[in-house]
Amino acid sequence: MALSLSIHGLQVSATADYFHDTDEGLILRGKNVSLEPPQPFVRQYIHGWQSWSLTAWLEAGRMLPASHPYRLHPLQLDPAYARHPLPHSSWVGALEFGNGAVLLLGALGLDAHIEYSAGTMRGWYESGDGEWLTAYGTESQVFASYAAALAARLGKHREVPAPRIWCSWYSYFGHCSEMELSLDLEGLHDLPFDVFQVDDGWEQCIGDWEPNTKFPSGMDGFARKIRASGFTPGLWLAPLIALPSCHLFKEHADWFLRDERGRLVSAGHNWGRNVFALDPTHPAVLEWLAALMGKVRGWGYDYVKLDFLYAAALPGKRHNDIPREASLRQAMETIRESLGDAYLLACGAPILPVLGLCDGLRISPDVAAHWANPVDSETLYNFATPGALNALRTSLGRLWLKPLVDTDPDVAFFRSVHLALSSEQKTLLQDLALIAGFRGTSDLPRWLSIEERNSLRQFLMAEPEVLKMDRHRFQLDQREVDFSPHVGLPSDSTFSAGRFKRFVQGRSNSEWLLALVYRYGEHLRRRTLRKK
Ligand code: 9PG
Repeated sequence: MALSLSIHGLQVSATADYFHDTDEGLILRGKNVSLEPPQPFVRQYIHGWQSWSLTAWLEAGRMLPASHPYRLHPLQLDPAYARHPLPHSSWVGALEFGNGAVLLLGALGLDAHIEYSAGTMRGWYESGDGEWLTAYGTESQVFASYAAALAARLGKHREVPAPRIWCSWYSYFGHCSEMELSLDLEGLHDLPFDVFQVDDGWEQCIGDWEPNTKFPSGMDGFARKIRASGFTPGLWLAPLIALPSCHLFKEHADWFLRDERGRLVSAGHNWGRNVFALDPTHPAVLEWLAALMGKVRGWGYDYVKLDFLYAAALPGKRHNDIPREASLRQAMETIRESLGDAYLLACGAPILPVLGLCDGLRISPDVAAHWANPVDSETLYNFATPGALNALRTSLGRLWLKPLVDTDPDVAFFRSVHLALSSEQKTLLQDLALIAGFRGTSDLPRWLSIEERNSLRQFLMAEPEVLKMDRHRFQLDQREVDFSPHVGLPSDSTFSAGRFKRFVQGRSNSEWLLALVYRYGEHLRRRTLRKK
């Protein structure tokens, strides 16, 4: 029904089934709702579905082209909306007016979407109906109200400082081994890290969560070594996906998510092939998950990074026909219960479905040893690929989640070897981590000079007072940190496609062609750096 609402003094035309004024703010109910403010807005907020999906403020009415390659859609965003015809946001939308005030429409349920069209913010639930919070005020006020309303429904984390993490990924990638990590343990022993976390590379196969031959002491043996060095053992797993080559898949093909026609649903392309998604509405899958979490705790890991969690919430036909995000939440409930009091970092995770069930949440795509790759931004229109700038931009758009969960903006760098970041760019990532309140690095102790090791130590010990000045500007103790010159998106003119771009885009699912284009992009980038 059509309504005329006054939201904190702003007169708004709206549609909803009904509304009520509460202590939390004005709440709407309906499968479909809309808000149409009286005056034009200047910017709209786009919130990505899962950790790695782009989150940013865009100029009013602006829509980014669909990202390439398409085969990465399931892995980088909500594939159901990857080619949505209007600017799309998951769960929460916000409009900024010329005077800086913001009107927010935020879903309080798990399967909601927002689109922007002709001055209107329209929201809908994929299945059934649900509640929406509306708020008008400063950006900080409206997002704080939304966070409080979410906390009341989904819960929030324990309020203790987030652990400081050393994580193996951004130095070893898949090539970590017990031998090398043991040396790192020695090299790190006098640095104030809380957790030493083994990332991808220890397992037999994605799906078969047993140690490979690079971990001869077994994961329990290695956890003991970590603990003996004074750190909490941490371990990475991707428990909701599997590669078709693993035993799990071969033995239980019926546990995997399929589409209406019975074909396996791709959870994206990684490790050189398609990965598939478990269907946790299958009771046997939940049992298997609980046993896996129990095994990891039994090995001695009290910090667990669970990755690729979006897989359970991909579109598909489920064993038990419940909405896709509810299926993920159910799996998370089982996982949470089986992990007991272990610290759970959710990664590659749809944001709302994991709130209240995890301690930390990755709020960005991966950082990388480089700032940005023009092939990603200008040829593939992809802002979810690994890169320091992509991580920084999306993290900044998600800091409002801080009251709900430890917000992990991914690691910072202190080294100068094996790194293509300037010292200013390194400082931006370090400051972001201090602002987000979650600190980690992957730098190998043997890569750090004495000065770099000292600045890492200072970073880990710092307890700065953080003051938010505006959207991208902060005060860290007495120092001002301004991210605004860095985080804008390329202008629309960058997206005009010439013949070369169209050729690459049309064939971007081809791995060898992309590899070639990346190499050419890298060559151009180095040439420009040399000229500077
Ligand atoms: C281990 C890594 C690290 C990292 C995670 C996740 O193809 N992709 O778009 C893609 C995105 C992220 C990603 C891997 C692939 O990284 O975020 O910290 O744990 O897995 O494999």
